[in-house]
Amino acid sequence: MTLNAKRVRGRPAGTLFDLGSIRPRNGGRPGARMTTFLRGKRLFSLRRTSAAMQSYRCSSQTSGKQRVNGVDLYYERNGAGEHAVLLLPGALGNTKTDFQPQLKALNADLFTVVGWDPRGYGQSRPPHRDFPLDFFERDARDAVDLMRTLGFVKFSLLGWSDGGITALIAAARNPEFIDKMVVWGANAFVSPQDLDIYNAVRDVSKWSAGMRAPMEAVYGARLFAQTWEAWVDGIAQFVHRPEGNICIDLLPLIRCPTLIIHGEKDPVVPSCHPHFLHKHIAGSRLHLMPEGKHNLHLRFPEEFNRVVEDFLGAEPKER
Ligand code: TYC
Repeated sequence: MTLNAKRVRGRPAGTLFDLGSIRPRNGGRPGARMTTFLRGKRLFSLRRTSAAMQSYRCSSQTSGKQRVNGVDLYYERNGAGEHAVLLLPGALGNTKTDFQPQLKALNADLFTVVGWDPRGYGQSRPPHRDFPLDFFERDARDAVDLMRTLGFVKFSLLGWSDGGITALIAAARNPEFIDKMVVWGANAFVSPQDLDIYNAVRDVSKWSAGMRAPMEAVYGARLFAQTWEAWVDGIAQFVHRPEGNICIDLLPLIRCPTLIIHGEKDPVVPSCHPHFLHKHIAGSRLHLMPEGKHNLHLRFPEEFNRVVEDFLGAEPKER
């Protein structure tokens, strides 16, 4: 109950996952220096919101399903601004669990904000979610095709974590449609160190009840546990590719102004990842949030939204 009370105030509780015995190997990859964050007992803080508990100013919010690439994709939409923005949730995430402070509070006069549930997640079920090696590519195609089908000619992307990876691929493959992009908690490769972290959080029965709750509310306990394990297996596949490549090769194709945000206390995505993205995405900006963890947009929504609105509203820099 204490956890719920905290969430009503929009301030998710801090640490939710104790795995003190995890000791990652140094993988000799770009992430090899980033080992210390696992040394303590605090590992995983990926708290999502429960929509019913949030209270934000409500404007013209609509929702619906749109048939795209053979599946019915659920989306929510808010605002009437000229600048269209798509929110891309994290693994197993959806608009309700991941983005209420953005959907409701980004400036509705400037932006039309669309949140989508990727196929197999949230309310875009069926189909049953699977994780073939091209699952990020498939999500990227679905995301862009959804926005195009909804009538948006050009739009920006806000992608969190897996949604950030999807956004990177979508922007690289569709430069003509993407206006600007913001990603946080995203990674372009999987290192052996990342693999250790994935395996450390594989078994959701070791998560705190408070952390499981929003996901179990969406999927039920059993399906959530199964799908999360399938996700861990899915993302682990990339470690076998050269350099653990998810989308390293696509980063040079990104042409849109890009902002990378990173929480310096993120326990699951080592800071080598945002720095790598910053180095390989031409003209990108990096904004660090010293107190931010993985869920920084939910924990610090005012700061996050302000940084994002400033970036989206700014004139494009000469590149
Ligand atoms: N990528 C996950 C997401 O989309 C977050 C995550 C990162 C989870 C690393 C575990 O070891 C991990 N929410």
